[in-house]
Amino acid sequence: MTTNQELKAWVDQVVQLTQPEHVHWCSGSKAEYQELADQMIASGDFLELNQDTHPGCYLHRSDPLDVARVEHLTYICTSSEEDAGPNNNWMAPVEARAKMREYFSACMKGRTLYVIPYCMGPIDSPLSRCGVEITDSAYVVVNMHLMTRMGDPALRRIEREGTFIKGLHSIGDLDPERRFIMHFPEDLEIQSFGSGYGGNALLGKKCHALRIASYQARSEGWLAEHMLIVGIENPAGEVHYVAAAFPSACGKTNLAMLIPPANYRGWKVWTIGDDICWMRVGDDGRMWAINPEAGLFGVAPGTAESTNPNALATLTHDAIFTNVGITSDNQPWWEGLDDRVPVTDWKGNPYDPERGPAAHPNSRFTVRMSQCPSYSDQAEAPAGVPLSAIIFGGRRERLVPLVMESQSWNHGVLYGAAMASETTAANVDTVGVVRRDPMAMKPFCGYNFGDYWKHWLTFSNASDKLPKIFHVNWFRKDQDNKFMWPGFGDNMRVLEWIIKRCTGEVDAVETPIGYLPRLGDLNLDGIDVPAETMKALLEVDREAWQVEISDFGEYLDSYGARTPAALKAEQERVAAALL
Ligand code: OXD
Ligand code: MN
Repeated sequence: MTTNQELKAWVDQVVQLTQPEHVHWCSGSKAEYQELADQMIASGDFLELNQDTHPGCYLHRSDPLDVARVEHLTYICTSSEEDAGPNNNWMAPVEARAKMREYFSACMKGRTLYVIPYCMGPIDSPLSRCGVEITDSAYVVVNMHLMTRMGDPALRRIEREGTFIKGLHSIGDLDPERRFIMHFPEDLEIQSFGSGYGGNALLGKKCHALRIASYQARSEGWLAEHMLIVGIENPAGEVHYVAAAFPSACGKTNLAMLIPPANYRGWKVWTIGDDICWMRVGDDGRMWAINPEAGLFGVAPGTAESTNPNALATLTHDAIFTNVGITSDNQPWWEGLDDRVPVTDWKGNPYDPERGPAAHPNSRFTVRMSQCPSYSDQAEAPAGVPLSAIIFGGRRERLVPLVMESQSWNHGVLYGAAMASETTAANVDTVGVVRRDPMAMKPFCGYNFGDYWKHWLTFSNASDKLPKIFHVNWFRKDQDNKFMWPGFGDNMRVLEWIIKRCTGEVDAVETPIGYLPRLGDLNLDGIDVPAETMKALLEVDREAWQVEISDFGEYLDSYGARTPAALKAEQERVAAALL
């Protein structure tokens, strides 16, 4: 149990409300993990995968109606609706609490209530923040084991600091009609009911580390972002750290574990995080970043030897697979992995390609980050790592060039705010529609985007050592609907240019939308991208950009008085430069 009176009182109160049969305080030990995994095997919640090829690996099949985040059921419950902003669903806190109270009432009868103290970030880092998740799902507990630093060490930190975020979760009866993910940022509280799926249920991830943390970060002067973090080592042995924001399922995990092309001798990419980055300006004026998570919750389909060999190497043992297919010898399988034919699909039915894919498009793997061959020795550094660059990127078939560099911090904030991307299977909505996704935070910002951009802009005068801001697009397509850039490991070529811009080693072409590479400055040795394609990838179509920037201006206006004047001025400056 605990010496923290607030925690004790809260757990007592939740026990009274939810009426579980047992209460289990999680220690975070390996034995606890194994005991839960064994219980789940016995109950059928886990299927043991082939223990010769995949020791310690399990398959979980979720309810077929519970396979993705549910943005339409996710709410920010601030006292004032305007503080949540047009970017969020809003419900008055009193109404939301009353609704959730009804749902949670006696919902854990006959179940075990687990108390999970956890720490987001290295356990000794001043940038880290703690929370406690209460859940009735053993699947959530084992995932939190892999995804966070949880159990006794986290509880000790909570007792020392006296503060923690309260997250209450129940799978309820998994009824999509009785499902809500509520956030109370003013009270640092989360309540999630009716879903057992990742982002809805592992409350340390999107709910805490992005929605609540972004709110907290504004008042405390830091940033909580939907970004991967990597270290890029050059042949001289210097490591430059980069954070990059992409919308869900746009390849953050692949980029975070990139293996440079064969001709990049002496270059190496080190993985720190694949999804979330917390950053703060340090005493030296540089931006220092940590990954609040300890594990990967990655999208399985498309992960292959050719796209992400490091992820495959990470997944050979002690991993949880959710909603993938299986082969005849019980190995996990998903579309794009290889040319074997699976025998069972993600619902547990015999695989029949006529009836859909073997793995759900949003099927996932959960695994500790430290198993990754490219895991950085700085991932646990309490101070974090100093960033040289911040990269924004979207999935855009047209218009947006392969890479561009902003002319100033504020221009970089415009790059982030103007991000748009084609939607993916990470949410339950329609897939493939272009939507605005500022900083890749549309589903994750815990407050009004207008205030959020203002917060970003406050850093512009914070120091002269801030990271440079870039925008990339790996997803351009030609008339035949084929990708124009090879992507994956070859994205290293763009990263090299970015690092060289940071160190002042290469010049660039100045255009109205930013600095673009001179054609000869991207290393294309070993790839076969025709000269016209390269030219198209680095072209600025002024007329199309005028439309884009003017659309973005209208979007900014939809935030009314909360739109920061400096961002509007930046949009008008770029619009004028394009005339
Ligand atoms: C994720 C997401 O799970 O962004 O990381 O959906
Ligand atoms: Mn994500």
